[in-house]
Amino acid sequence: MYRFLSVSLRFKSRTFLLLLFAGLTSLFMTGCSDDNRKSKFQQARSEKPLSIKLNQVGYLPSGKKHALVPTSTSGNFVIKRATSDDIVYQGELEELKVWELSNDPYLKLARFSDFDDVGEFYIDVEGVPPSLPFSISPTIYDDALRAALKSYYFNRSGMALSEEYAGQWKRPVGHPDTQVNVHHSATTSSMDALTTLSSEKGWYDAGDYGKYSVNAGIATYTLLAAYEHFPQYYQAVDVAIPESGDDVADLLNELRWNLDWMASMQRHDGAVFHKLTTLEWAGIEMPHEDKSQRFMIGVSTSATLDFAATMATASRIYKDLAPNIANQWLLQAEAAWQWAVLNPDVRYVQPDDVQSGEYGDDKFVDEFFWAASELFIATGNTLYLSSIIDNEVNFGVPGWADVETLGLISLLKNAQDMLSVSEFARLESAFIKLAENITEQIPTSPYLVPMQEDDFVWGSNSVLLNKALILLTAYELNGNAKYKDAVYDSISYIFGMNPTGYSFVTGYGSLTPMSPHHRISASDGVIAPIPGMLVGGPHAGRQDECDYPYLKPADSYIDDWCSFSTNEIAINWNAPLVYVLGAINALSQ
Ligand code: 9MR
Repeated sequence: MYRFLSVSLRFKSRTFLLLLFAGLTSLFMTGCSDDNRKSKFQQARSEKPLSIKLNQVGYLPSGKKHALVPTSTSGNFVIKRATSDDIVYQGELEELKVWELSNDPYLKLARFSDFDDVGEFYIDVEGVPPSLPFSISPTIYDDALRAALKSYYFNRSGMALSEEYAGQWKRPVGHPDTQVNVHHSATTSSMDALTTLSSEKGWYDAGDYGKYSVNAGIATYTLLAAYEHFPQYYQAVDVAIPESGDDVADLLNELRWNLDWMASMQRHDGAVFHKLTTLEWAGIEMPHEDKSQRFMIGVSTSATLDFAATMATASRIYKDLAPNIANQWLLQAEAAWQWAVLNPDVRYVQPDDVQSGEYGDDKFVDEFFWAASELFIATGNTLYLSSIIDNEVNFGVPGWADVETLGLISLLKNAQDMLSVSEFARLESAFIKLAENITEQIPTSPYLVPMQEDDFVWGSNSVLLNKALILLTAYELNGNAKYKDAVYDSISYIFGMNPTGYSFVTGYGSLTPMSPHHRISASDGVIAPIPGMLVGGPHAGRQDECDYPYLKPADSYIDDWCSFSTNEIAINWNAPLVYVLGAINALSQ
């Protein structure tokens, strides 16, 4: 923690200098219309929007529909058609308890799930400003799903983005990573620090330009799972990337960009490099402007097992599409497993000369469970089975440091015929217990989301979406509609029905992040950030030491470049957004 804080402070002072520079530059460039940088560095919003909170993207006709109204006096609400102001629905507001995690006062709930007219509407309540407009449509999340998926294309490392596919966000190639040095933390007797390796392609992890094996693991797996669970749906999802138009689903085309990179992160002895980054954080600059030397830094048990799990998963999904490469990935996954068995407790320790993200972990029982699960499914080898059965894991909500439930999902979806009846039943009941726990949390929040105090951490929005992923998987497994029904309000929360009033996905909603902590969006000279990116979301950690006007966990968010702890974007956060939107689209078709 101390180490991260000192890193943040160094980062912050560097950022401050850059902001000062940007500010001074803008003073001298007043009137220069193409200098959009200054508009990216807005001050934090200080007013709390006391508005009706609803899903700014909209609702599916068959989905649950709710809104929160800041009123202590009114008892009724009406829905009006946006084009004519005609009243098309009316209902009573329900009293809600104040949430201790937020300072939003006077909350009442408008329920209108049975209103399923297609069109554009707004909510009107006496004494309160009319709501933002919202739509109801059976295709309401189609664009958002495509944008969330396409954001990976926009975060590709080592590729020039042409206007044809990237529009106003076109950019030159950066970070080719054809000559990456091996940092002293990752050398071996046959690979010294003078060695250069090629490790091309991959997605940038987040707002920085690093590529991190641990986080790539869960992000890539989550997207692979989206395809594996809904292959027919994704076969028809075209996101206009250079590979579009071949016979392969664009989701798999996009994943291939990262899988090819991941495959290059394995050292000759089977270990996997923890990350590929520069030693210091890049400035606010475009990829092609960042010329600093990049390094393979550290190896770790977590990176190696996450790699084993992800590559084994990929090998089964690409088996028919690309048999040779799939077979190669599986061999690599097995080599990684073997290294981890011999090196079961290699933690990543951040070297003194390195600033980039840590993704440090000190317990590996979950990574062993996950890798064993995927390797068992891919090979049928009972050696892995004993590692699954003997492994005492508690199944929780997935996150980059907690991956056991990813293995559980794969087993439940793929291994019923490979496991004994009793073992499968044990795993299934553990999963349903987790889904039940999540469901039981929902009524504790007036926003109807399973978010508790502990969930408001760095990347809280992804905690919610990973819970939604669990619920949707529970629904896929046993068809109990209550799990699917519980997810609509989480989608609404992400798109604006939350205490901040922000829709947390860039470009989707009426009030959306304009200054995400994303280097490309902050330095490309385009006012709108790249669309389809989920920001981390509120929590009370304030690790970035920015100025937060609201301090309660669910309120503490600012749309400012400064806020890397609430307003950054990351591939592991966007992945459950893709999963959830794709699943809800596929399940309501
Ligand atoms: O998502 C990570 C979060 O769980 C940690 O608390 C935080 C501090 O260690 O780091 C987050 O990951 C960042 C990574 O280290 C570097 N790239 C940006 C990631 C998102 O902020």
